Amino acid sequence: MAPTLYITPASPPVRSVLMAAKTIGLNLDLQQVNLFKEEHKTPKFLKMNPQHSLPTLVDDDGYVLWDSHAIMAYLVSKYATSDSLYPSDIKTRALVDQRLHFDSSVVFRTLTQILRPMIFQGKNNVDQKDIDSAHGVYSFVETFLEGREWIAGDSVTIADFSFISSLTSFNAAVKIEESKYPKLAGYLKRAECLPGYEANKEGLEAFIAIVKPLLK
Ligand SMILES: N[C@@H](CCC(=O)N[C@@H](CS)C(=O)NCC(=O)O)C(=O)O
Repeated sequence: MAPTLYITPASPPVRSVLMAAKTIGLNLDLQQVNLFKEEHKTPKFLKMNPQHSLPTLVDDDGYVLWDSHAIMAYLVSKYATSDSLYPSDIKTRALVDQRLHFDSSVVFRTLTQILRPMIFQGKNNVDQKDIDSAHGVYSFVETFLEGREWIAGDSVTIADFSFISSLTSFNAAVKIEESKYPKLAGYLKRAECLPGYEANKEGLEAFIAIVKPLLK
């Protein structure tokens, strides 16, 4: 039986897990949850995940896990045929972990700080403070890519799936200019050629369809 993943396609963290699953050839039973209808706050969903966040995974043995970063590490450790996406070498893995935490605590967090007031509170512009915080994130990523093709080294890891889904979404709100961030822009172009990228594409279009009309 395929593991079940509760999703909303536009969500960047959801898309990172979909990219990881596609890359390792793992079939998932996708269950759509409508956040606007508060389907993630039903007693049944809250019993499974009291944090009511998507993605949420239920493995074939009933094991429940949430947070995209934890889910990717788990799925790749359990189902991938090699450790390349989440290396077992301690120091290499530690750098991947640092990037995953950076996505959680800086990239995705900054993105939600900008977008939440727009999606849920009727704010209809990206103000100078938002633009400055986006550029703060882009500058960090530009530095991380110094001398590296991918975010944690010269091969793709699960941290790339987090950065790709978050940053392609970020780009819809605050444009990533190639002249200012050549490494970051080149990275996102390379990402489009990854075998798993298709899993980001459809949800990204849904994300853009939500965000674009909110901008003045
Ligand atoms: N750190 C979490 C963030 C998950 C998250 O915030 N997901 C959003 C959708 S993009 C969500 O479920 N929001 C509804 C809620 O938290 O109530 C992850 O990486 O999975």
